[in-house]
Amino acid sequence: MTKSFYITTPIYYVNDAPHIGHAYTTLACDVLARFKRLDGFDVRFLTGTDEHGQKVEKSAQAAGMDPQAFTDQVSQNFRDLTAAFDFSNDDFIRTTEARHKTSCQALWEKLVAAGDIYLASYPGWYAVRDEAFYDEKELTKNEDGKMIAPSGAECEWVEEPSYFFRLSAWQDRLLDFYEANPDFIGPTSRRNEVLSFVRGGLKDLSVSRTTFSWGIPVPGDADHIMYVWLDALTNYITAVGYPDEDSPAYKTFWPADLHMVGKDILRFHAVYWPAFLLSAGVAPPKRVFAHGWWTNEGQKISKSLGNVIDPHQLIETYGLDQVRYFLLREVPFGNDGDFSKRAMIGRMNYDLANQFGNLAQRVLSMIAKNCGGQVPAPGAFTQADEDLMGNAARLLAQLRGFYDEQAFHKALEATWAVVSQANAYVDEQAPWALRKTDPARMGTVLYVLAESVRCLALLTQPVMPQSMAKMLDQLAVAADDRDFTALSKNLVAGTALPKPSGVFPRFVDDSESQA
Ligand code: ME8
Repeated sequence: MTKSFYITTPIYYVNDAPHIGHAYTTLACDVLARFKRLDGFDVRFLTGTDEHGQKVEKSAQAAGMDPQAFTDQVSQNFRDLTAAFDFSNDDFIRTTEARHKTSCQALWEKLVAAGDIYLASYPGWYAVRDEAFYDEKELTKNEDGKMIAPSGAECEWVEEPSYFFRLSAWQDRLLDFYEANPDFIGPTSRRNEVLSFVRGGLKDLSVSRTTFSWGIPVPGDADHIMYVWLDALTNYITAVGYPDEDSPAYKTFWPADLHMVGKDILRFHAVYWPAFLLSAGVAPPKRVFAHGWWTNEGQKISKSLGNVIDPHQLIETYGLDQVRYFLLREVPFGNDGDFSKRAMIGRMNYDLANQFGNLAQRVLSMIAKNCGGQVPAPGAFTQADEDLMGNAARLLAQLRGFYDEQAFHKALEATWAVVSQANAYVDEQAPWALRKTDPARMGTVLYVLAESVRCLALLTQPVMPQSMAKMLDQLAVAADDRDFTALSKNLVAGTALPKPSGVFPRFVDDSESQA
């Protein structure tokens, strides 16, 4: 039976244009989805937009638009980002779709049937920016006397009738669940934060609103719409067919293998979501990973500071694959990261152009010049030859381990260790000198190198699909020979290779000196 893999991004609020942070989360999921597909899994990769709630309603009002027309427009920006970044999502969900309303209302009915929903009234603080309720003791007063949430969002006092979810009753069962599923939350530091939050005691959660109407109606009580986070989280099961638990997609893909989120929204995914699901008798996802936060040249990214990084601009300046590589290589995944132009150019010119690009270019042009543009026939392999090809082929096992723990930086480091080894091998073997003294050995050395580049390119496809496709084209690797089963095959001597051309251009920056 084929192994399945279901991975999701957060669904993004349509109150604003996508920025680098949104691209980052979806990129990480795209790389994992591509890796698993190449590794033989049946993959479902979901992204989409979160279109209900007060924040979106207010943004629509500010734009002088009807909320549905507004969400149609802004949601399209996220689809455009998906296309621009070559994301390979299998579905794009919008919470204003009919399938999602059915799913949310069905889940609500289950929570009611479980006895976990009751009607009361909510008097307390609410931050529209976070779409979150806060306890007064979590807040601080700013110089204007406004109450401010730990996220920096301004809170307003809300008093309205509301349905509540009996979250307090789930504290012990959640703690048991975390204990029984030690990999449920990654990275470990975040898991510890969640555990101490839950151990600190859980209050019942307000799950409906009555003071505005942009949301999914509560079944049986048209005065209420569902709290936008209950609505939003449910997208992950909607997309695989909930409430039809017998549908093939649901059976294949639920529970999800991974919800990828930013650290800002971990509590919703690691506390509220499993509580809702356990209450409804639905299995929780297998894992939630919270990654870190990007800043720009050391500063928080915000519209008011005017330093929002436009992902489209970024790929226009540096190239798509260069940006994809940089975002995942520069910062240990899970940590916060800083975008700096200098670091971006450094990675682009050193790791990509000088190391990997130069390796491929040297090997391919030597073959073009000295082997009649054909894969040379190898002779007997030496220990050094076996070591290099063996390391390239063995990388897959290492990468599986790293990707399964979302350690993108380690996967790339391990790959580049082999790139460096291959570059050192070129220098040691000096094939240009062998041309006169021992042309047969030169053929073997170039074969070993071409074979290593092939393996490296196959394994790097998830991160840089377009550049690696170019590299594999130059090695005349057939399109249907590019999944990971091809690692156990070999280049065939005598295969004609196209004229080589560089895959990774250097970035020449006239405006400042480079590191
Ligand atoms: O929270 N650095 O949507 P959202 C890294 N609709 N990642 C960042 C980032 C930054 N500076 N800024 C944003 C919501 N992100 C809800 C989610 S899910 C059921 C509902 C990324 O549009 C990161 O993944 O505010 C973060 O969690 C997400 O965008 C928040 O997107």
